[in-house]
Amino acid sequence: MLRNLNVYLIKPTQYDDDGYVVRHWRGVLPSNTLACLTALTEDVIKQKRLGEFLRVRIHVLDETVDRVPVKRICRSQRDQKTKTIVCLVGVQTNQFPRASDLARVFRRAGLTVLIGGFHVSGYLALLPAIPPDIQQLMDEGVTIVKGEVEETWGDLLRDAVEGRLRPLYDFLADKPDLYQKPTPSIRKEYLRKFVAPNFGTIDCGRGCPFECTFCTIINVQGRKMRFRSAEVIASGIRNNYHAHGISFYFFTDDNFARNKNWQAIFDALARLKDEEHIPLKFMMQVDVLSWKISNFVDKARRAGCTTVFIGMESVNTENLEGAGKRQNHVAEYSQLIDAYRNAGISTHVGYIIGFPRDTAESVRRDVAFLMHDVKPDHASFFMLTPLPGSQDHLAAFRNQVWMDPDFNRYDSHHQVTRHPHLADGEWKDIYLEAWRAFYSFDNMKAVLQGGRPESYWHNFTRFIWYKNSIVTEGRHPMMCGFLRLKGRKQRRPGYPILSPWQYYSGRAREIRGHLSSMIHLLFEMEELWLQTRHPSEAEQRVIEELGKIRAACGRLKVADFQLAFKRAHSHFPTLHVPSKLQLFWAKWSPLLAPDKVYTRADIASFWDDVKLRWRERRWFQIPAHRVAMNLFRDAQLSLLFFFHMILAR
Ligand code: B12
Ligand code: SF4
Repeated sequence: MLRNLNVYLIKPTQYDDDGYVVRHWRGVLPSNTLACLTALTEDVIKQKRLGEFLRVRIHVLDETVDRVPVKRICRSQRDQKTKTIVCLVGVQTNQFPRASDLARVFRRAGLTVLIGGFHVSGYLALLPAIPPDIQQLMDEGVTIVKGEVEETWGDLLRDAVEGRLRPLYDFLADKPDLYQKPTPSIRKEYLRKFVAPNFGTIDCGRGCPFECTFCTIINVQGRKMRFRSAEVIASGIRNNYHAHGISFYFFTDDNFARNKNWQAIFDALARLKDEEHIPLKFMMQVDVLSWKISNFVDKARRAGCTTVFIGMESVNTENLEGAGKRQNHVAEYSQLIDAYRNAGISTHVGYIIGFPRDTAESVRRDVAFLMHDVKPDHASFFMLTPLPGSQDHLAAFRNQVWMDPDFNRYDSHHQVTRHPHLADGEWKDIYLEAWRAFYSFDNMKAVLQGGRPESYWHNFTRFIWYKNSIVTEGRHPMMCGFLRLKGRKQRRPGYPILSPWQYYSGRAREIRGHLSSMIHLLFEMEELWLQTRHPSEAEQRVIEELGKIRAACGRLKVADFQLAFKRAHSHFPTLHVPSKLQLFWAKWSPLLAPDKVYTRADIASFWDDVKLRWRERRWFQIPAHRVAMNLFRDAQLSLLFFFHMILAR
């Protein structure tokens, strides 16, 4: 008789372009689907749906931050009394190849394997017949689950325990009511693998009423909105705070503004803050019309919203119309951004590159318009991708348009179809150019200077994340973490396993490149901080007055400043004039005079000079004492920078 049941909930990752399994030392966003299925499994156990005597152990693994112990899992079904069920969870299209490879290994070891998530749900939702790759998995004994399982997870697990799982379960037509369903369950040990261990996720509702042709959500979760009860959400947040200290959330609803329960949810969250003193903050996804909903922005702020993610997608009206995104009105974009910014909420827009009407020139123009006229705090760029489950994919399938057969590349960071105006390669180039333009020093500086002081560090840390992903890791920020980890033997079937020498020498080169890019990034961000950190009140007022004087008198000369300062000193003898010694300290010892440093440009130019002399082999012309002193200065500045960043968090 069965005594022990191992339920492995595994969120698979993707392979990189060299076929290695993508894993990071620290992740950025924990998986909501994993947390949802953990909660549902815990509920099944609590309700004893699998019988009184079965000992069930849940193992939660996210392959983006965990090494999946494949051999150990294969050995875990060690006797007649123990059964292991492997659930490959929340599998998106780009993770489907990895999920399929894992599924096959586990099936060969005789384990029970299920795959669910958006890829299989979307793929099977619109296509007229079961595609061969899914059929093959089913023939190999893998169970495919299409749709959501809030109401059926107990039955499915019982079928698995009793060994009578069917090859395919289809719950797409019966969408579960979420109102009283358990909220995602987040485990402390899982959160430790993320940069911010106080970060949780909840989907407060599902579905979206709109009809964008590139979107899979409407064909999987539907256009009719479903939502959780405000009390259940508040109770989940309260428990997570007291048990694990979680106080920052990503509400993963695709469109929180169309959650019919938004008002009750915001009120409940505001009560948690005001009456129970839970320092709750969250970010959420909304549509471009959300700011017009009466009280929405204000209540969002009061409930603790710090960032909204807005599906802007394009600033080109023809693109928007072509994609069925008729609700987006470009003329109102800047009002939308201002409405949130005035409430102290940062704005992050999603922007798609590669709509059929895009050309390299139009993209450049549009991105400039986005930066200078719309002025969101952040932007994420995506290459238009026909994701299975979207109308775009169905249309391409019906018209037999070429689509890359490798689903591993369907991550909106790779080109997977042909474009009418952008040559192969050019599309990716212009997409990367958009990232670089938006996260250029000047634009980041403009955002930080134009934003409200309370959003400063929030915006700043996001810049570090996005720049690090795109520049250092070469990955999309939404699919990236910090410090890439790799395993020599963890490679996609069909790719050779390199000899240790080949692998480790290549890896050493790669790490050296990463480190150098990270150091560049550190200095760039340090400079950004020095140039934008908020001045003291007095300094701010002087700057404002100078602005007024310049407007009234035209050009201002340095001599005017010097004279004005001298005269002011004769009127106010207490006005502080720094001595030479103080100026010396301010320059060489930023730790002792932290407020006096506003740039590290002179240090940067010193290092450039050293590098040049080094390259030209003029080693004896490098002044050792100045190298030491500048190293000391740089170390102090970096320390100051980190100190401020940590204090702000
Ligand atoms: C949140 C989110 C993210 C977060 C993920 C982290 C997080 N905090 O969860 C972030 C921002 C990082 C992200 C990034 C990306 N995302 Co995303 N994301 C979402 C979003 C909005 C919500 C996911 C969620 O929590 N859903 C709620 C859960 C409960 O639903 P679910 O996953 O479908 O799971 C249910 C069922 O499918 C089923 N199920 C799932 N797994 C299993 C397994 C078994 C065995 C069983 C029985 C059942 C089962 O049961 C669950 C409960 O009912 C979805 C849209 C959506 N509405 O789901 C897009 C979505 C999943 N993302 C999508 C995409 C494309 C991406 C990116 C590739 C985009 C990019 N380049 O940035 C990356 C990929 C990142 C990665 N490595 O996974 C697409 C996927 C489409 C597809 N066919 O692949 C979606 C559907 C949005 C869209 N544009 O269409 N995403
Ligand atoms: S508004 Fe967003 S979630 Fe809704 S259909 Fe369009 S892309 Fe999908």
